[in-house]
Amino acid sequence: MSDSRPRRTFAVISHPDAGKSTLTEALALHARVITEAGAVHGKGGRRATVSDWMDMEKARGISITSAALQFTYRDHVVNLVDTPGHSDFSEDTYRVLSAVDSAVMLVDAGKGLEPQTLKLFRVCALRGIPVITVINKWDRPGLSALELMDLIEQQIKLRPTPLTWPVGEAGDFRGVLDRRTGEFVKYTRTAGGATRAPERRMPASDVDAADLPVWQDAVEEHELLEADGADHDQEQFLAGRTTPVMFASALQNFGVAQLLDLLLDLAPAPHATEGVDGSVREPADDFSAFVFKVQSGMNAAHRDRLAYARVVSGTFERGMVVTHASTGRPFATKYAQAVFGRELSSIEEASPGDIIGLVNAQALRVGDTVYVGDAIEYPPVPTFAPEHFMTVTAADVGRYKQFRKGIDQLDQEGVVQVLRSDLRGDQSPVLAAVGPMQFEVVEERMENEFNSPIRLSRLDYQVARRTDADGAAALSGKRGVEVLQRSDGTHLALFVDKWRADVTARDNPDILLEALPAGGAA
Ligand SMILES: Nc1nc2c(ncn2[C@@H]2O[C@H](COP(=O)(O)OP(=O)(O)OP(=O)(O)O)[C@@H](O)[C@H]2O)c(=O)[nH]1
Ligand SMILES: [Mg+2]
Repeated sequence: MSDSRPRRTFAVISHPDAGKSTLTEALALHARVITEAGAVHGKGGRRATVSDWMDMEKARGISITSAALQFTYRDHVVNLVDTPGHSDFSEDTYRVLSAVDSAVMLVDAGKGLEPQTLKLFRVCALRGIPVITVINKWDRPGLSALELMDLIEQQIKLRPTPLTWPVGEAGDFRGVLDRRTGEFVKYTRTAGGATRAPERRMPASDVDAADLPVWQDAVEEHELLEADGADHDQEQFLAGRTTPVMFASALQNFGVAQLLDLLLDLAPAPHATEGVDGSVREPADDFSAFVFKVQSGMNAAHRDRLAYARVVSGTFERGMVVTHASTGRPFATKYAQAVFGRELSSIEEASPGDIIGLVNAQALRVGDTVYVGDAIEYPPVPTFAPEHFMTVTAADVGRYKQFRKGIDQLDQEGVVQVLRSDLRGDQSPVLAAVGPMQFEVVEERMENEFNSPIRLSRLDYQVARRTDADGAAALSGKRGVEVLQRSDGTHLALFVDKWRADVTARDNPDILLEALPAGGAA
């Protein structure tokens, strides 16, 4: 007996600090308030959001790791993943993008498009993920709405098709013109009840005198957009040629209800997915799922290791025995959870689009496929070229066991890449990162979660190229290069700089030295 409610599975992405976690929280709270009235208390003065549960995230006010939330709204099941905006954590964001059907891209009205925004848009385009754009922080002074539309069109080459248009410039947010109905959705500041959508709909004829001048500006601009053909077209949106745009203030909860409705109405439902061998699974086929994230440390009371799997096809039933594609071994799914930030609740079944947490599924790694029936394996998630390298040792040699366990776990989560060589031995592996903040996360978690403080020591390498066992042998002893092996088996040749890497490649055309996809801020 499967749950036939429709699903929406999407990620919230953007450059750092645009308000992703704030919006995520507002969306989930709004849905919960509507669905189970009274079940959730107002936000009050609480600083941290549901998705920023990690100590380090609370302390710094930034997201460091992605977080999944599942809730129901209007008889839909919504799976939402909040992602970190900082480019040092972009591998995590990219892993999430391999598991969702659409993305909500936030743009800070005050900052416009930043390099990270452009990169994320490109990734969505490459993966064919339709993008809904939310211009956030309209309660604060910023660029003009038309200016922002121009930026999106010129820099992202995606046609913006606004569904709402702001009434009042950035910093004077009176509400929005709903371009589909012509109504004024007036923004009403409510004290307290932060979880209620603070909005009132009215026909144009009811706009009061105080709002009339800015309303008329909005109407004029709306007509300009109309004349320009900048109206929503579902087919163009799903094909990744246009992006519907909305204006919001996540912090004030304005635009949140509109966005949720929009997601249900326009965002794509789970669809067929292609495996590496070209075979395709339709949502109605046998069960299959894809692991896009592994996380521990969500609950200090007990060791937890959660593998996040996105159900691609079929119905998942707790306890079902599935095949683990990378090993071919059977795998029993005893403990399955629905996830809401760090809160888990047992589930009996799940449908395509759902994100489920499999507890203590030690065998599962990021990128793994599990399935029943005919074999299927989904494409692996990308890893980026690391540009920062450190050796790591246990500060207290008496805690070597904890040290090893912690490094292994963080390696599996992809917090950093862990590289080893016979020469360096297991006592001091090399950590490789896309950005330096990853090392800070390792330090903090090793000390507080695994009780094994560490020492890091910088290595003088800047460039990694992929090689193979033959390449490793041929390069051994050469100056300015060292070959190490990543835990997934990949051989990485580390060079002091790009010049050395290029010269080595030129002088040794028979050695495999392949550039890796650039991550980070590049
Ligand atoms: N004025 C205003 N501030 C906002 C709004 N949305 C978020 N903020 C504030 O912006 C800051 C960053 O918000 P977050 O939600 O943590 O941003 P984020 O995009 O999740 O940041 P990272 O995950 O670190 O990339 C916080 O101080 C929020 O209170 C908004 O609509 N208006
Ligand atoms: Mg965040």
